[in-house]
Amino acid sequence: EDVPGRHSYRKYNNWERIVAWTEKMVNKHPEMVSRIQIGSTVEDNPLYVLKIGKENERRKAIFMDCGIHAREWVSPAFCQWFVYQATKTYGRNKIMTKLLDRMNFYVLPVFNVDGYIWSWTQNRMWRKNRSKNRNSNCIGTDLNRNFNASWDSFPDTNNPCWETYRGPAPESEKETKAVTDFIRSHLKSIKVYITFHSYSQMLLFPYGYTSKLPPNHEDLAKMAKIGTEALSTRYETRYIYGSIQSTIYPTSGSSLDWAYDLGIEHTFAFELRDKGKFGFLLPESRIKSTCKETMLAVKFIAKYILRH
Ligand code: ING
Ligand code: ZN
Repeated sequence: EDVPGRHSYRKYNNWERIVAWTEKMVNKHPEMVSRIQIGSTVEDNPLYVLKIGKENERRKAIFMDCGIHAREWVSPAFCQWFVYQATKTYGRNKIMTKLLDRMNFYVLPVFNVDGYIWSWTQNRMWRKNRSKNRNSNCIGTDLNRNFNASWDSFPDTNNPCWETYRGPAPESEKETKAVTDFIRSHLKSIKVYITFHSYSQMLLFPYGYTSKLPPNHEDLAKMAKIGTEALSTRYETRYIYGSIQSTIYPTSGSSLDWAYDLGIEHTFAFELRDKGKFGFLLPESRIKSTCKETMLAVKFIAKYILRH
């Protein structure tokens, strides 16, 4: 498996390998995996969602995205791991079989494709997308400030030269628009939205744009508590949980707050490993353990949704 240049779940894979991998997953499991192109990026790369589950649009579904920020490489690695484990353990693992018999997963393995490519080829620490800004030589919008959720309510998002630039308007970016259109058109079935970032070891829920607590705060906190407990059972990795604003920092225009305000009542953001020793440069040797423990929390959330 570990041949240089070949896709591996234990390594970080470049965009070309990830595209080839999406094709492979569909060919290997045609009855369970399909690939949907939901749009394309500023640089005209395709945005692919993998749908896992049986063909039934009316079932409950979970939408997950990885790689909204380019440099957070362990995030796309998790989405690939999830698809692999789901297809591999269906029919063998009781819980996974039940989940996939009853619900669908929509997995966007790389949200910010252009930025991801840039982080591989030009600047490992790139975060934003690669769109050009009017009246500025600085490049890129932070896709996680570009959503229509109290957009532009914090001053740290209005400078195109900053890492957290919100873009010229809500959903101004093709990547954001593709994702919001897709989620809106599947809103009847989508019960959970999960977005994967790194790093900090946190499980976050709304809100980021206000200190107000959402109506089902208790429920979200309970799920986050049990989810992080499940995660820690494997390697004793410690996660903290809470609202974005009280746990990490205030933010406006995030995908998480947007999805919640749209009506998806269970929305979570993972900040995966580690807590700063390696930060965005998490060694490849840690990918597998990070993915395995995260899987426990995601499976718990999915099971919880089936029951409620
Ligand atoms: N952190 C996230 C960020 O966009 C976050 C934190 C997650 C904010 C979800 C809002 C919603 O700043 C990183 N590391 O990107
Ligand atoms: Zn991030």
